[in-house]
Amino acid sequence: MLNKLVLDWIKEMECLLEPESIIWIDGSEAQLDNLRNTACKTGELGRLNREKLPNCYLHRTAVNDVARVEDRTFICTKLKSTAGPTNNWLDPQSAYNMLYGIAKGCYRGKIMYVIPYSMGPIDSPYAKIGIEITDSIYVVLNMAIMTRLGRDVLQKLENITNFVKGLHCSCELDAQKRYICHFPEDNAIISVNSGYGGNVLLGKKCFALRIASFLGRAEGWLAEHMLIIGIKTPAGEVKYIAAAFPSACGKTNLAMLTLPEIYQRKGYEVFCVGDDIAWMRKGQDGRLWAINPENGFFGVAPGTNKKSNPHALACTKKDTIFTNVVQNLDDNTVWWEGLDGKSPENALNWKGKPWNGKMSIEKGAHPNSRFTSPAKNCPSISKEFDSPLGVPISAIIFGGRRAQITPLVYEAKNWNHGVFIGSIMASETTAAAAGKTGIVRRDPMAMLPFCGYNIGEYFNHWIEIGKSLGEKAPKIFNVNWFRQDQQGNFIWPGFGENFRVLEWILNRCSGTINAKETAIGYIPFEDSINIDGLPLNLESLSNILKVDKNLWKHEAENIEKFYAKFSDTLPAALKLQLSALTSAIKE
Ligand code: OXD
Ligand code: MN
Repeated sequence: MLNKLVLDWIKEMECLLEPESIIWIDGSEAQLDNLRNTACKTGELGRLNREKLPNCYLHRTAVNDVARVEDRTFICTKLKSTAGPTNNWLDPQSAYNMLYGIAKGCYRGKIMYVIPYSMGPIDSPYAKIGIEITDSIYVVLNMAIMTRLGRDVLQKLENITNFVKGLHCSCELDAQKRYICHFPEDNAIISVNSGYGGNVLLGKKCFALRIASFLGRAEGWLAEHMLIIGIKTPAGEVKYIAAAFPSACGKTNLAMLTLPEIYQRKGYEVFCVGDDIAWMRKGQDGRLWAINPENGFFGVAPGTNKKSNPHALACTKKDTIFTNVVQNLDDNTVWWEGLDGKSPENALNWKGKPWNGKMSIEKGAHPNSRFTSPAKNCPSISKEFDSPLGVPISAIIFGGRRAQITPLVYEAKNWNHGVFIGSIMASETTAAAAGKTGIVRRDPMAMLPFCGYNIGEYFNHWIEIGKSLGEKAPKIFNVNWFRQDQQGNFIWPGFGENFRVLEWILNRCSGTINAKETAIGYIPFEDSINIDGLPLNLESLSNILKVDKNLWKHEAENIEKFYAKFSDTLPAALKLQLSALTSAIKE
């Protein structure tokens, strides 16, 4: 017998939306296949080459609806201060009135799909359940890849009362009336007038980060914008690392890292547990344990190729939904900028317009075009992927893209120092993006757009978690793969070679290697990073490990300005860290 709270809410939504009928998603292949066929008939999806890309489909969004919309994303809490200085805020009652006004009758003549889904393996004590109501088959089919859904979830719902209510209404895709609203005090999400993944796959950013971070604070755990990888050493031991990066820093590439041959020969292996989100909490053994709440990858297509990320490319070869990529009409396959091989000559661009890859100044695939692929497609998926208790984390890495200043890697002096390093995370804009290059954007823990409450309190929550973990807390590191020489060339080779830095990190975690103490933290001695076989000499390595006190003096002044935005919510422990840095770089 289904939970009365669920049934009451579905009834209420049915009265509001006035659909023609309701379909409950049971997760069966037969039902999903029916939906794929219907979507192919209406044009919502196009079926791709059955031999070359079995069970793969192409979808095009509206041209005004291609990315997350941070300026239209709101945290709706009774007090504005709960949302804090970095979130857009709306009063919950006014937000409900406005959104229900937009949603009234908007499913007329349509089917209302009800998706019961689990974030996390269904049998995990840490999994959380959501129900998404949508009028889009594209959403249903993406959720079927990105989450665990269907009958088993409904069964679990019989015994629990807390689930996250998610309402998605495509409406007219009117950008002026597009709202992505979160009601963390009610466990609810409402998304209207969008069809783009990040705004409408409500289990992902909306639930697994914004709502979950709020829940995590109340319940004593962390919902983070982090990948999780496992590294098997030649001795057969597997260590897990969680890592946060702002966009355009190679997060998915690190999540699916392919080892340089010398490490393969030594017997190392790398496994992917997750590429985007980690839910972490103290386990029974006192260590920090992490699960990936997702069940698939919603990856950026452009730039994915055999060199940058062969595993991600392998993920896309079957059971994948592509969004806003190029369609090659010769063989009904897909293409994007940066994929291996020539661009197709007889194709449709992401807008569905004829495109031959030559005369156009416009890109064929949208820069934010995506693939949605099941995690099990990944050749390096961890065997712990479905483990109900997750994996124990030995190290946390923060990263960013800095041409100067930040060394290749450094280690925090202790947990609070690590939280400070996470809180000042920054990346510089690249030449590829519009506007000036080299502008520093701070993105604490890569959570700026995803923290569902006051970010000052979020920092404090991190400090509290550290206190409760004590001696067993993971070590915290910062990496920067993007140091440049005078000519603007990257000094560090990146990609799979980043493993050389991970090796140092693991050695620091096991206490088998010494490091140099500096004003900003512990830095590797030059001979502690293996550069065998790299086109990089000791002098270049020493350059990218250097801490330039003058640059750091300037950096500390910038951090002070950034911190001023948080005024009285900034934890005293972080103010102390900043003054410690300021005095250390003066010495
Ligand atoms: C994502 C993002 O899509 O962080 O993962 O924007
Ligand atoms: Mn992300």
